[in-house]
Amino acid sequence: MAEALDRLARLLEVTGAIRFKTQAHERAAQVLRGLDRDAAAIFRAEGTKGLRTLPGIGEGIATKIGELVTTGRCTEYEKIRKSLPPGLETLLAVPGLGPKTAMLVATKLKVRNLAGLERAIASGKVAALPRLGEKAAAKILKGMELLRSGAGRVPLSTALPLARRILARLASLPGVARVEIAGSLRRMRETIGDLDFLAIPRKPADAPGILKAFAGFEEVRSVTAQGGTKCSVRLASGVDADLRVVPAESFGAALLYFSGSKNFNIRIRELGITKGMSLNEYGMLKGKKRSGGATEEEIFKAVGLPFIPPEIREDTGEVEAALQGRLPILIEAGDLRGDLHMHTTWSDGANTAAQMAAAAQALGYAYIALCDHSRSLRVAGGLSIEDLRKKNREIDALNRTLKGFRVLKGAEVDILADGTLDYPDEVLAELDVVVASIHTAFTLPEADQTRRAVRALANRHVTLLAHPTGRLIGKRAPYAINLAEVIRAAKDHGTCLELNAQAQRLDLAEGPLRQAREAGVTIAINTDSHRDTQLASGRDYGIGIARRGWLRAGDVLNTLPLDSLLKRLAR
Ligand code: DGT
Ligand code: CA
Ligand code: CA
Ligand code: ZN
Repeated sequence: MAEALDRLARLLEVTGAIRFKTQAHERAAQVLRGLDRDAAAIFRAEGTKGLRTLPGIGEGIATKIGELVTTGRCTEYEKIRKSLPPGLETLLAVPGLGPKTAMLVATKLKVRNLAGLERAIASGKVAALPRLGEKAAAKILKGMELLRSGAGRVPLSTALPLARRILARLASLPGVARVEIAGSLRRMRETIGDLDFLAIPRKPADAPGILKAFAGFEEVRSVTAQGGTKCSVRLASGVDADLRVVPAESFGAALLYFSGSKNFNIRIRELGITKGMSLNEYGMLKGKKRSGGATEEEIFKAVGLPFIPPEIREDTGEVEAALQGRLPILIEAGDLRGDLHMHTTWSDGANTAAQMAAAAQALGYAYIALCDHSRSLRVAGGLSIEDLRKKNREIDALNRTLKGFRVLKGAEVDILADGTLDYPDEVLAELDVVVASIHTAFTLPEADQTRRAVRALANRHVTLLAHPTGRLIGKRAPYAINLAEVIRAAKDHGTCLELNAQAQRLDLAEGPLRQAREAGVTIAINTDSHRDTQLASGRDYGIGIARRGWLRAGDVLNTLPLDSLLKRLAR
């Protein structure tokens, strides 16, 4: 459903529909992805009226969702599609290939697919198009690489809500005693190839019924394979999912095996062999005798290891660390005391300051920082100095009404191309939290981009550098920047780096996070929420990626209680 709305949004953009209409469809798609219920189910139960109670879904979009549910089609989408050159949609999926250029390539060069696009670039025809040139052609080629590297994988933010919905459905089947998510999603990778579920039946005779029920779930489009213990399906959203039903005595062995990673499994199996054990997805054998496998803990113990959290099972040093007893105690969601980067209706957020505070309190937080955009970022409603001060007074008034909770004054301040900031120092000094961001001049050479970020990190008012690489997963490659130097500068100046947990960003990614942690840099895990519901969903992604980056609670700024945080910010 969300995908259908996204596709329509993309076509609307090409036809030059008003920006607002395109954005409305994109926003609706995002809302649907974050739901813990299925939009189709809402429509069936309560009609368009039920859909319209969702944020961002009005009459028009609700009607389209209804049409999609009842007929499987969307007339508006099909009408626009027919009016466009064939293959245009494929081209639009290429990051860095905007609607105007896609149109030009499709009409002037008669390009219909990705292979054709690649040929047209190689022959120099794309570069020769009006207003394009070599640089633009190279950028499109890079976009094609990005598309290919993500082909067949979906972002964590698509996979997680979808998997939780299916998990809940499986858990509610009468024959199911227990069910868990396995695979890369349990490891919280930033993209997911397919979903993996493992279930224990209440009694062996329940297994066929569980598999059959799974194949019939409303999220399922088609069944790829079905056997006595396994069912593979393709979901309506295009994602594949596997369900395996295993007996309780094998569950730990199966969970370990199907959680992966593959390289990690190989290491564990090797360790088992040195202890005279053979290990597979059905259990552990000592000689011919079965010696357990009901829980993961049991297996780890048998091979001489402490429990290794799924998020770091990648064979990148965790087995050695575990053997030497220096496995980190990873951060958990409950360790976070607040969130230091979010937007409100003062700039491009959907909710007011009071609404964001209420959502954060519901999560058990003690503080938030409201960081709306700065003045030069006009497209995102950047605040003038005057408005920033007005907003600060609103925060003072809000704080007087709140108990045991503090709203901090902040701003997401643009780092200008030369590394100076978008507000003068005396204005920054009035804020509790200054989030410094690069939103422009992405194409600077690496040395300049690095110098720009380092200069911002050196400003004594700056709390943290936001989304340090600027990448958007599957959409925009990181800009050229020397992260080792950025990490060093953060360490030198005592400035923090951000793990921006917005679904598309997850920036810093796990690799650089681990480097930053090793260098002793403090990380802020922020959701950059533009809507109150994102505080919770972003927290899940942020914690998952932080754990993959080996972060402990002590490595993270926003695990500090309010008084310690304020002391640290005042430094
Ligand atoms: P994905 O789906 O590409 O995001 O990644 P995974 O890790 O979920 O991979 P998937 O779904 O193909 O398989 C689930 C787990 O099953 C995987 O993490 C490890 C285990 N597994 C699959 N194939 C093999 C294999 O050939 N050898 C070993 N040792 N384990 C395997
Ligand atoms: Ca998988
Ligand atoms: Ca799988
Ligand atoms: Zn932001």
